[in-house]
Amino acid sequence: MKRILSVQDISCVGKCSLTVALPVISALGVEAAVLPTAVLSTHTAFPSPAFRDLTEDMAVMADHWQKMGIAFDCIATGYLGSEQQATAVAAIYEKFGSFLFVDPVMGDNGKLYSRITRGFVEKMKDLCRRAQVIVPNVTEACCLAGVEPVGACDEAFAKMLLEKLGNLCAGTVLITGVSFGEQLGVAGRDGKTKEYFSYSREKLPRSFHGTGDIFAAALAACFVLEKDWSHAVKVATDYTWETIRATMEENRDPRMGVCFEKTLSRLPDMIK
Ligand code: PXL
Repeated sequence: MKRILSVQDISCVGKCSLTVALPVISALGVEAAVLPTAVLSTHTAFPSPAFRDLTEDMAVMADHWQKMGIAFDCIATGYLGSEQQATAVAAIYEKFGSFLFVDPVMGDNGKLYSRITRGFVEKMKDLCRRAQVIVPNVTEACCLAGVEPVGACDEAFAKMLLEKLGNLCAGTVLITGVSFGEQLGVAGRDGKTKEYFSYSREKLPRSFHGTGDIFAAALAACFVLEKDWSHAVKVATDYTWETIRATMEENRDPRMGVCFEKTLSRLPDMIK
């Protein structure tokens, strides 16, 4: 069985990061090991969450795994709570030398999240330089590329960002949240073939917290199983799209996340 190490926080309420990555990775038949980087009462879209930093424990846990001879097919990172955590992840990656999948969670809609500083962006760039794949949204791609952040962009702008990010990360670069007319999707460049590809679905009128984390978890698990970026992007996009649509049927605070529980059982069939 393939094994992914998911490195991100536990936001106890709000359905994002580890609370969605675990079920999604498991539903695809991939073992989900976890390295919690922090425990928060909620994610940071709620004001003033309680925050327990676990940075000091990260290297200790990784040392124990190494002593036990435990290995991972992929190290997949999500939200990291501090510059030190980005550095700690880089050290863990060097230790295990596995496939590094970086979702550089830093912001959305043209703005950085509340705890993300300019210094953090620089550390995230260091991590992206080592990665075999990075999956920024449009805002994060702008920050990494040194471009004034925007919340949305068209395909031509995404191609310009891909060009710039090719200088940062030699691997596959996948930018999410790109507009293709009435559709929204992913514009990417495969690190091996250097080929451009895109995939999109009809724009939905609502957005919810945590959908990027669901997309990233499905994408990492599909890729670990099949090693095909364009198929993994299709499965992860379709699953995220169907989950948002299912969530729209409920009258929900968008900060409470999506009802992925409604669509999870369909996920294994989507990779066939
Ligand atoms: O969904 C991304 C995310 C994950 N974890 C925490 C966050 C956010 C985005 O705001 O605050 C703690």
